[in-house]
Amino acid sequence: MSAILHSISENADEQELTDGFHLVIDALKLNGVETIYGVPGIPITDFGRMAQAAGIRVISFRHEQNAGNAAAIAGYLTKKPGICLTVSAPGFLNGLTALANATTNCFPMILISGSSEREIVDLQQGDYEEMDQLAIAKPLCKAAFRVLHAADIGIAVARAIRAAVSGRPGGVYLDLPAKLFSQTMDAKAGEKSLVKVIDAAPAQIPAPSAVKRALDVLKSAKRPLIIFGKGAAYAQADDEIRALVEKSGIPFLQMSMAKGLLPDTHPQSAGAARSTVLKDSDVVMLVGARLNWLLSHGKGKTWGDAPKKFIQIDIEPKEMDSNVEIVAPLVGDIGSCVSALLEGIDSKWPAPPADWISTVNAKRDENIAKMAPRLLKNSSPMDFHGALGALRTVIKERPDAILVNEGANTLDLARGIIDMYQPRKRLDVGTWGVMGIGMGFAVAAAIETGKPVLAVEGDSAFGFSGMEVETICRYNLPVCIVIFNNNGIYRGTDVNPLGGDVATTVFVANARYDKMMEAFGGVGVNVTTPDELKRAVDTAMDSGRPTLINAVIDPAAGTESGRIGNLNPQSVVRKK
Ligand code: ADP
Ligand code: TPW
Ligand code: MG
Repeated sequence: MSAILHSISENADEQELTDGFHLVIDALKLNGVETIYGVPGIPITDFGRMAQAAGIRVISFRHEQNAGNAAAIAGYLTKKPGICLTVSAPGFLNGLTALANATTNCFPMILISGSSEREIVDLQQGDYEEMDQLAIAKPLCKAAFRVLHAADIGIAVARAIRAAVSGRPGGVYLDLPAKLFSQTMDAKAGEKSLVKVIDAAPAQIPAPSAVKRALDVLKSAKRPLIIFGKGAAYAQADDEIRALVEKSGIPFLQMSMAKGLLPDTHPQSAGAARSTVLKDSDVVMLVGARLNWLLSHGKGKTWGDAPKKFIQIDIEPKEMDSNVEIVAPLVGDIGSCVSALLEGIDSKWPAPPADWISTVNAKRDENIAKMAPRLLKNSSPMDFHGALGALRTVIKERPDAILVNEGANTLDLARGIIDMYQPRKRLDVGTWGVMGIGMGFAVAAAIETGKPVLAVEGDSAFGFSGMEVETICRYNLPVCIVIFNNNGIYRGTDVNPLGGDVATTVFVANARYDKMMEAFGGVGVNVTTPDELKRAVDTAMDSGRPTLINAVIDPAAGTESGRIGNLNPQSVVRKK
């Protein structure tokens, strides 16, 4: 009896084991994952610790939504899925908003959440943090997978990566029940079970007939326009896109996060003549931009009465005809599509009619000249234009800095005023106009690119992720936050007609957000003029120290909902 036992235990000594913890970490490392953004707790505390010990950078946040936003924008900046790690039920739900937002914006990310015991969850017997997370995640992301066996971890991670980045990028959920982490298996078999994803986002080449159709329509245009969206910035086909613009001679618009793909100061940029080109163009080529609410669905007053033909380049075939007829759909990845178009745009390509170009340029120059004096106003308290005029100069002098931007007036006016000069340098609220992306985006932008970050935040917008200033200080990131402090949402001047509580859009008057940064060892500065603001930002960016600048803005300067007041229903039968 004892002899038999002895021989079994000897064999056990010889067999090297691995477990779920190691297999997930090895699978991520094998696929080039360098950073995980998350919040620790049961059942993934040891996982985060072990990932860190294995050389993955693990950035711990104060709230999962911010970690999720960080992962999402890391995906956008790198074309590799950003990884967010959370605990079960509440942590998972906190991360889910970011996953849904990533999917909506076509950012590749993977939300990995620990979960409770399947047997107990499925019988609803009240496990610790019980929730059927897989079912809840499914409608909110591109794909959702659960792993029950350690031997399947390799395949699951590979599928998650491929689902996130191939075709139209988006969010993927990976559910890892607590038991999986400590499940053991033979180490050699485990190693063999891992999958290194080959060609995760394969090129999608457009059909030659579709390319010819698009070129024919473009060539027939009398008043052509190209619109670039964030899909074009994401594609990292920067040289091809520049060649397309410059060889065709066509004026272009850049959607918010596409700004800087070509410099906003490029001679063909029609950014400052937006209403004119939307209304008067006859052929519009969309490149990685959807005809959603941000482009008034391609119809109505914004687009004028004249008949218009749309060409659309997108990797997602279902995007075509989503709002209006697309006469020349070009389905494929933007790099391949633009390269194919370039083959047809040779020295014989006709320049766009001179009267169209001069109309666009005249309108643009007129609008720029109209705006110029407002940007120079050095008043105290500041208005938005004066303060943004200073920040505009900052980005002009530091074009490689990354600009993060959220708020209402703070967002809409910054978008129009601050010119961008390089691709993927402007990160903002995206397709949903969601508040709360600020600090998550700022952290990931600093970590993924190593460049200085300038986060221009409405005081309300900042509040959604403000606690992450501790995270920024803890990792000593080169992030300079500027709070446009107008005492509230849109304005700080609303009055509750009944007295008592302050109005719903109003915050504590004269708050000092700069003190928050000082609490964690960062630099806090309070400024009241554009000159002071410019000096404070320059100092912050020269030093690379975490800095928060409280910029005092006239509480009466803003307008309701910024530039999208038209979407804001207001009662017409309100009692006086
Ligand atoms: P914006 O808000 O800037 O107008 P959208 O998010 O509405 O941009 O549109 C981005 C579009 O780009 C999506 O329809 C998406 O499918 C597409 N897209 C993303 N990556 C690629 C790519 N590599 N090639 C082609 N299309 C892409
Ligand atoms: C998740 C609604 C849109 S803009 C905004 C809110 C609350 C804040 C505007 O005030 P802020 O900017 O940031 O001070 P400013 O310069 O005009 O004063 N919840 C979510 N997303 C959105 N979009 C809202 C609420 C909203
Ligand atoms: Mg405000």
